[in-house]
This record gives sequence, C-alpha cells and structure tokens, in this order.
Amino acid sequence: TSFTHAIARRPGDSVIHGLRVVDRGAPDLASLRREHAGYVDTLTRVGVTVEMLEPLESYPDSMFVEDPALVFREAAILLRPGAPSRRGEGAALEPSLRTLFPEVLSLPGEGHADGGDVLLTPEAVYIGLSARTDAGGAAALVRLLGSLGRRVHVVTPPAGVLHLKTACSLVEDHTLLATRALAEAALFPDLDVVVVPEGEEPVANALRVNGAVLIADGFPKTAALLARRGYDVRLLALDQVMKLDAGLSCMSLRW
Ligand code: CIR
Repeated sequence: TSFTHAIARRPGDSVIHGLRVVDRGAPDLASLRREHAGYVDTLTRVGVTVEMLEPLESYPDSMFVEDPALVFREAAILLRPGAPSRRGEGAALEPSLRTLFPEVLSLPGEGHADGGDVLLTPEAVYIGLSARTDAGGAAALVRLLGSLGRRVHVVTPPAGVLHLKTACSLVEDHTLLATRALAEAALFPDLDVVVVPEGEEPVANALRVNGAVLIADGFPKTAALLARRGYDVRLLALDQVMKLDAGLSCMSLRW
C-alpha cells in the first residue's frame, strides 16, 4: 500500500461508449474528466508521481489502465483483457511500460486475465475468476507469478461481481474492505475484513495509498466507519466513473 509511482491515462471522448453491465446512461464527459483530474491530483498529494498517458480514442475503456497490466517494482506483466473491445490495450501500454520497468513480461497462452481481478497483499497475490478472467488466464498467471517468487491463490468470488476488486479492496496491509456477499464467501482466511454497510456496496473498490484511504463520495456510513477505525479517509467525486462499473483502483497502475 506504499507507492511512489503510478500510470494513469486521460479519458478520450470515446469514454462515453465505455462498457457497462447496466446502462444508466452515458457518463457526462466534462464531469468525468473532472473526476479523473481530481483522482490524479489526490494521488499526487499523497506522494505519488503520476505518469499521464494520452487518451486512446479507439479503446473507450482505456482510462482503466489497471486491467491490461500488472505491475511490481521489478517487472510489469502485460495481461490479456477478457472483454473483446479491450484486447488491444496491453499493446498500447507496452511502450510506456518498457520505459518504466526493468522487465516487461507477457501472459503466456490464450487465456484472459484482467488486472481488476488481481488483489495484491504484502505476502500474496489473489486472482479472482470472473466474466473477464478465465481459468486458462488465471492458470497462466499463477505460473508466471510463481516463477517470480510470488505466492498465488485463485479464488471464485460470488456471482454478479464484475471484477474481484469491484467487491473488495485492501485498506491496510492485512485488512480488506468488502461487501457482505464477498466477506461471506470467506475467500481470504489470512485477512481481517471490514464489511461495507448495507446499501453502500459500490464503495468497496477503495484505494489505500501511502496511509490515506481513497473512497467514492456519497457513501456516508462507510466513510464514518473507516474514520472511526482511524483511517485517513479521502472522499472523491466518482459518479460518472461509477456509471462505467469502475472505481478507484481501475484508474491507475501503482508501484
Ligand atoms: C469495463 O467494463 O471493462 C470498464 N467499463 C470498467 C473497468 C473497471 N476496472 C476495474 O474494475 N479494474
């Protein structure tokens, strides 16, 4: 949860065509750009140097840079996103990753895996199977991460979750913020869980960075619960981003 660097990509005009499971209308472009700028500004304020990439109009969801790659200080891994409209995003990221990481690896095989399905803790990597991450992609990633010396677990989140981290996120090295459905699935025996209060499930994709916990604005019970537990909570406007089924982790790659 300590990071010095991040990559983010400015949203293009095409972002209004971004994928969404439930269509609650297209996001408002100007407001979405403000939300993205506010996010990057918050990362900067908590001590992260953000490498800003230019918009990619041919990929409406490309501002969600977390999905096509996985990064560690020592290496970056190009993944293969599960959504057909997102398949070229890895190749588009590759040149930047090559300038920023000593080594850039690629997910072997034909399977698919999205970064939104990968939860990193200090000791382990959890890969969630989803509509985007299939068994073949997960198995290939397990082997690759194993060869880098990482401990990896494949987990199956309850149905209805887009990405594993849609329903949970790390708020401390060994503490997870999770929806009740995800908490009850008991996928993480080694982690403590703070359950999101009923009705505030979309807030579960929080982002812990350098001691601060970034959450979406508009979820007062969760904000109060985290503040009571002593977290330095930062509220971010995220209404438009959330129309695209996205949250805080999706908009950056951090290391
Ligand atoms: C998608 O469906 O791929 C995008 N609209 C949202 C991606 C969210 N990414 C994430 O949770 N890591």
